[in-house]
Amino acid sequence: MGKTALITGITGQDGAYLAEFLIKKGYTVHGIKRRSSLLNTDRIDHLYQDPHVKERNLVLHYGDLTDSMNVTRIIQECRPDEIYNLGAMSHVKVSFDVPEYTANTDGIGTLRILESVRLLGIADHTRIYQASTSELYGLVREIPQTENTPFCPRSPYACAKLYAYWITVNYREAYGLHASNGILFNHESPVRGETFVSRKITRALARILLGLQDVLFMGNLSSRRDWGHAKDYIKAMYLILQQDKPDDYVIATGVSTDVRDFIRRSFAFVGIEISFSGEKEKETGSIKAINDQLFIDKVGNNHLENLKIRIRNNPVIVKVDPGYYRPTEVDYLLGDSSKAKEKLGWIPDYDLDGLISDMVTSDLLLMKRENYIRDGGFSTFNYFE
Ligand code: NDP
Ligand code: GDR
Repeated sequence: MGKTALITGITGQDGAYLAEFLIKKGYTVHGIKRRSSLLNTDRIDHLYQDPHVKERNLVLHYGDLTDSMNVTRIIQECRPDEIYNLGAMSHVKVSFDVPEYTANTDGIGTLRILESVRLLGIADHTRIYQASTSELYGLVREIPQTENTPFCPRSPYACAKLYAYWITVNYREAYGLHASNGILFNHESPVRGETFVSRKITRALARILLGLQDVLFMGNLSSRRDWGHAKDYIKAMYLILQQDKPDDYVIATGVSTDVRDFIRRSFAFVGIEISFSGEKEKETGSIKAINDQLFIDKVGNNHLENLKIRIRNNPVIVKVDPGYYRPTEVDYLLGDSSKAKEKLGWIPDYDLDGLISDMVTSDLLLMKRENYIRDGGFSTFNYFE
């Protein structure tokens, strides 16, 4: 018999990669999905099985982390060996708009899971992974950040996650639960939500090159993040739950890059040099040069001439819109995951350029599909992220 895992947030970026990874390892995976007015399972549809098939290795349950009875019932029904609590209102900027909901889902939601496992009397059987975050460090007290760096959260999201972090530690100490925190730094992928900065950049890049969009409007270009690939990070989650003893681990690449440089590197991947000038709200990014051969290799040659005409008229493709600024910002994140390397043997496969290559390649394909649809006379949507 393989193991059973329950993933909250299975429809999200990490949930989808983790579900696929665990199924390949022979797990039966249960996932909690929210009821929504539109289908929300795009990221896991390739794993989906007809619910009429008896022996399924992916089972979805309707649910919500704000509903205690629902959470308890699902845990009771599937009696998982491992719970990965990935469900969250995960957008930092949006958490300033919905602070109470964020606290309920991201903070108390974690308590609901821990308390359910305790009350159901399955603490000896069930291990719990809590999706903690580098946002806990906020106004950072030291660089790089380790498991011992004090927390200083700077958003309703981070405050909710702070509660979740400590209640996980508390249930471990008070009741002996096998409950661990992964303090994960930013991790991205081709299926990253479209409004996070990495994906916003790679989507806009593809749209600008194919003539579907003029300008990329950005917020704070100077904040620095330690960006990794979600495929590497879900492996760390798994490894954390395979340890005999529960513990907390920083998961990061150990390289910090600012948003401006993420943009530069993304465009450099397709042979375009971007240079930035001006300050604060007046800062802009312009196309300075194109490496024709690299552009043709990565994008194809039918868009090169149009792009050149566009640049002659106006080379500015990045502008700042202060509407994307946050009331309080996290300026500098850089993680030190020595403990995870030593104890878990966790080493990421992707560096930042590998991540960017994966994301840009995928978004170019996606936007080419949009172009075909438009060329065929059908309309597509414009999303303003
Ligand atoms: P996503 O935003 O892609 O996915 C979040 C998931 O949570 C979705 O499945 C979403 O459902 C679900 N969800 C939201 N609200 C609720 C709720 N009330 N009840 C049940 N489920 C809910 O996040 P990621 O995959 O990127 O992140 C996974 C976890 O890791 C999150 O907890 C996040 O805060 C944390 N984290 C992420 C990092 C990153 O860089 N990606 C870094 C550190 C921590 P739906 O699809 O219906 O919206
Ligand atoms: P973050 O990710 O807040 O670190 O949280 P996000 O990609 O949203 O922002 C990273 C940095 O980029 C700056 N930025 C912009 N951000 C967005 N979204 N849109 C913009 O236009 C823009 N311009 C500049 C931001 O100000 C910020 O400094 C992510 C989430 O996945 C959390 O759930 C997770 O816990 C942390 O990463 C680790």
